[in-house]
Amino acid sequence: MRRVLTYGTFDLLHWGHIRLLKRARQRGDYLIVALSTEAFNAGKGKKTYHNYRTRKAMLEAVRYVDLVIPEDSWDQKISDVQRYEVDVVVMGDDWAGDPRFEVLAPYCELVYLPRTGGVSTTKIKQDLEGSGH
Ligand code: C2G
Repeated sequence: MRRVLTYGTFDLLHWGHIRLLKRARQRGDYLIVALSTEAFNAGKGKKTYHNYRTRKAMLEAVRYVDLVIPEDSWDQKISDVQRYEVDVVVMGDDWAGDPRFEVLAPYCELVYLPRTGGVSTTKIKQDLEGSGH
């Protein structure tokens, strides 16, 4: 059983998120998503539209996701990899080379996948504001 782990906020779940989750799941047999809590997002300067409970429920409805756990600190990744016996951590390539992920190299494989162009939570919000909704 090859276990995959990814991290994120996944607010206003969109096609870019789904494609990431699909490709991450294809790297193994079981996908764990460590989902940023509101407190952790505040630290990232992010205010989410949906709260953690809603974002978790939406991710649990995605066929590629097997387990959702909270991400509430930058320093939990090594213990997450050990606790959940993770074989590979997959992230979008905006994180490629980031020391907060490269620190995992001795513990598991690291894969950075190309982001999906043209879509982001920020763009969705901006487009909706622009259309007066
Ligand atoms: N993503 C993507 N394509 C997009 C948008 C996002 O592939 N158009 C990927 C990101 O690269 C990330 C995942 O989808 O791997 C989740 O994106 P966010 O919710 O924006 O996650 P982020 O804020 O980058 O949080 O500890 C790490 C952080 O929690 C990651």
